[in-house]
Amino acid sequence: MAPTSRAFSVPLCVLAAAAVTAACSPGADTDVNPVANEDNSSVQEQELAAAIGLDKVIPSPVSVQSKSEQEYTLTRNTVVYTDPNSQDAARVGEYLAGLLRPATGYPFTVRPASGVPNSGIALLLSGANGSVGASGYEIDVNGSRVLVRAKTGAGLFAAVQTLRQLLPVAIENSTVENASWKIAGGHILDYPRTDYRGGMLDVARHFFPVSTVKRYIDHLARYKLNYFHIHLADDQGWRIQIDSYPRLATYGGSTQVGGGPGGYYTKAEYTDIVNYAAARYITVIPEIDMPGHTNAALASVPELNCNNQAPPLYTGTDVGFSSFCMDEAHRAVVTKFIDDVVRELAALTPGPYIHLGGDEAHSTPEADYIAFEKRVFPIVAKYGKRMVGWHEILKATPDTTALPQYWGTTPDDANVKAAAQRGMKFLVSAANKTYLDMKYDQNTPLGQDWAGLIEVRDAYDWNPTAYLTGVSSSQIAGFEAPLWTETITKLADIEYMIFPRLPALAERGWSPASRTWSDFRTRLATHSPRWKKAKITYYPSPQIAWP
Ligand code: NAG
Repeated sequence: MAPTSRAFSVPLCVLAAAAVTAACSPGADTDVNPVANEDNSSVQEQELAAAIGLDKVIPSPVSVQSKSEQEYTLTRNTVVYTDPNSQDAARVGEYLAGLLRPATGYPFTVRPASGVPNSGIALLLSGANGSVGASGYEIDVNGSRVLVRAKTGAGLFAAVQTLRQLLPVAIENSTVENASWKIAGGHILDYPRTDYRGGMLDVARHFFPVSTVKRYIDHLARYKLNYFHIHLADDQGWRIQIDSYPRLATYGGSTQVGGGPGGYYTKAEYTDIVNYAAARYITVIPEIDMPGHTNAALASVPELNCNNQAPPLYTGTDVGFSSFCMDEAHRAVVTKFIDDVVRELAALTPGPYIHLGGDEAHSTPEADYIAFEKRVFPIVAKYGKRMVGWHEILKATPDTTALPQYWGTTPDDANVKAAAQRGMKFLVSAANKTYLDMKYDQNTPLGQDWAGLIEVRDAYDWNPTAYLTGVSSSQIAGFEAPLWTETITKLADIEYMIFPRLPALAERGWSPASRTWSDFRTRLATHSPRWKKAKITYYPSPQIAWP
């Protein structure tokens, strides 16, 4: 279990509040990697226009057959045909055309297919091999057409992410006249190994604008993740408008770690994020952490405190000191608060889950904590949602509709085993494998190291479905990679911490378990020219032979 407060090795910058931006960010004097950020002009644009082998895709598809003599070439006349009976297919077709138009300059008309087209790119919801299931797909590329078949919009969308990687790197952002846009020939059959592949962003410790959140969602989509967990409230900030308690956002959202101005999402902005994710077949899970990690709420709503006095806003990085009042006199007011918040949040949440935290309630006696969680579970159910919580909620024996998120580093856990006996499913967020805020090595200028250093290989070389002792692989819903942001202040920081560990974790969650590190590291290397073109900052790990 994580300690209450821990020694940060580099984040001196976090403690010296005023210096946060200057000292902690790549791009300042501790520049993490100025080169990786830039478009490498020594690599010729034409080189970037080469077709990419089918064996370079991340996450690695279930089965790939290359037919090198069968390249398909995009032209000014290429049409995107979509299943005539499906709005989803039409939407994915428009999304694909939107990816292809900027770099090529071609129009890419999107229109309903009649039958199985023998030219262009076709996205069909019929005829897919049964094994692709609800989220998989087949792609067949020959000299005259690209045929994509799936059973759902999610499957077509996953196929489009694969196609995107098969296109020349220049597709990301090209200025080349008359580039040739070839897709290598062959056949791919693919489907995910786990149902839940998630990424989390902590917008409470540092607030990020909608545009940054959308770019984070795009990165998840690129590597076929399908859940976005957004950590909306913590000691340092409350980031979502709640009409029943306006001060939560206007006051509780008015600062962040280091004392900067913070911010919050209006309901309209938040809905924009949810819709943006949904268009990418990503389900948003909002989290309001409680009963600990609640200083911003306690500062905004005095009656949540036992003495009815609001504490000051908090801009440090300690964890585990705050708690909603647990005494009986405050029970009604605290329960009503949670009910109001969950009701408003559920109304903004089309997905099935609401996350109510539950971690590190160090200042709450265990009996109070258990009684509290038992009051909270039915509130989530009342608004038609399923509860996700950090695995400490298992102390309160939630029913099997809840989804505990294991974030420890000692997988042999009595509460986990007991819950497994009751048939619960789990999310695995092992802090020593999936925590994207952990440093890569001692020299990483951002992040923490309390759960260890996580190099790319550490993020890759493990098996999420065999991680928890006493839990069968069928009880693992999947993995989620959290990015906590005590030391992360801007988009380049976010990208530096997630690239390339996010692709590594994504492959673990999606691809057959037999895929090996030695193969992955070779494929991963081929993705960096693409990231450069897309202006994605990344960590140039010495474990990878980058081009
Ligand atoms: C954990 C805390 C989190 C913090 C993170 C930093 C969980 C569930 N809780 O102690 O608030 O930001 O470490 O790595 O992770």
